[in-house]
Amino acid sequence: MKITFSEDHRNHFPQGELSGGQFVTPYERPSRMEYILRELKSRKMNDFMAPDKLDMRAVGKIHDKGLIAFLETCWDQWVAAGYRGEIIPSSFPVPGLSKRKPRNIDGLAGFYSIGTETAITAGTWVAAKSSAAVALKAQSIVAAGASSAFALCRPPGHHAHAHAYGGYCFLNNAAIAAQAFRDQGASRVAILDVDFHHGNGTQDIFYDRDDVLYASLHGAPEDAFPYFLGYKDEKGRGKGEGFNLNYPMPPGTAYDVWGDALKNACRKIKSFKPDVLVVSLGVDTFKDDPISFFKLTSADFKTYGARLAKLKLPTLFVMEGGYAIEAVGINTVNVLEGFENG
Ligand code: Q9C
Ligand code: ZN
Repeated sequence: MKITFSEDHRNHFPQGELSGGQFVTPYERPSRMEYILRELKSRKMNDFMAPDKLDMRAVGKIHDKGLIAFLETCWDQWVAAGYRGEIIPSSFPVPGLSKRKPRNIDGLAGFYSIGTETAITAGTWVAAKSSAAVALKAQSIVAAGASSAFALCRPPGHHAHAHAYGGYCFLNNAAIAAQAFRDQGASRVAILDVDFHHGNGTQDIFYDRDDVLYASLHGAPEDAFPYFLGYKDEKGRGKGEGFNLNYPMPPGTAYDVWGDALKNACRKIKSFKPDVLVVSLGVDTFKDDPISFFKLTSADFKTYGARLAKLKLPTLFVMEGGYAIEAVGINTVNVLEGFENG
């Protein structure tokens, strides 16, 4: 399996994440990539490729011009305003307030984000663009006929909406890649999101569409971030109705239940008859993940990788979350190895 990767992800490393009212070292940190790279190499998965320069037209098919301009210019505006820390929004246009766009950069950050956990620094935009470029490079490899490819991208993407960043995500890499498949001739694309968190951004982006199926297994929104999306009764809208599938699960969920949900999702994906499968691959379903509550073991990741292979679809794996730093490499590569041997 070809793997795409860029060191440019290192440009995004905020000092702080606002978590439980404290500033902690962000869970989503550069070293995550080191653990995955080390594990790939130790299992002789060495077929790496660098991305091309990011095609901003592909990004523009998914993201709003205003969000792109914000991400591109926010750091300079923040510094010009005299702020000394990293960009952390503090005010949000919740229902009842106006939806008009403020001029002030502090207000703009709230306008374009879903929360306060995801700090922006000087290098964030460079890293976010490299992450999307890594996803698009792997997409092009699958579009050219490879049976699979792995986009080892960071920062992750599935919480990013057309109009908003957050949840450690800036550009929705999986959505950008799915749209690229469509634009290059695929009639139907399925996105299977196995990250612990619901991919609110991906769901919202494709909610009205019947050409991209979104299926997600995740911590139930009553109990888990992103809290405000991911319920089972969210099934799509208009002609998109029936093309959004949520499998929310409670704290303590282990593979017996999670694997059944996967089986069900795979059946639905199969009957959708997609030309290609995009897997939003987060490994924060692991039992020791510090911010999640599922109980998958490292062996379970290999099992479900093999299950995914049974779909016999060209498959693009796009890296998302996973924060049990020591195990992130093992669990990620277990999925890929399970898939290759499955
Ligand atoms: N401070 C992804 O896995 N909530 N994003 C963190 C701990 C945000 C996760 C709570 C979690 C975002 C891609
Ligand atoms: Zn996650």
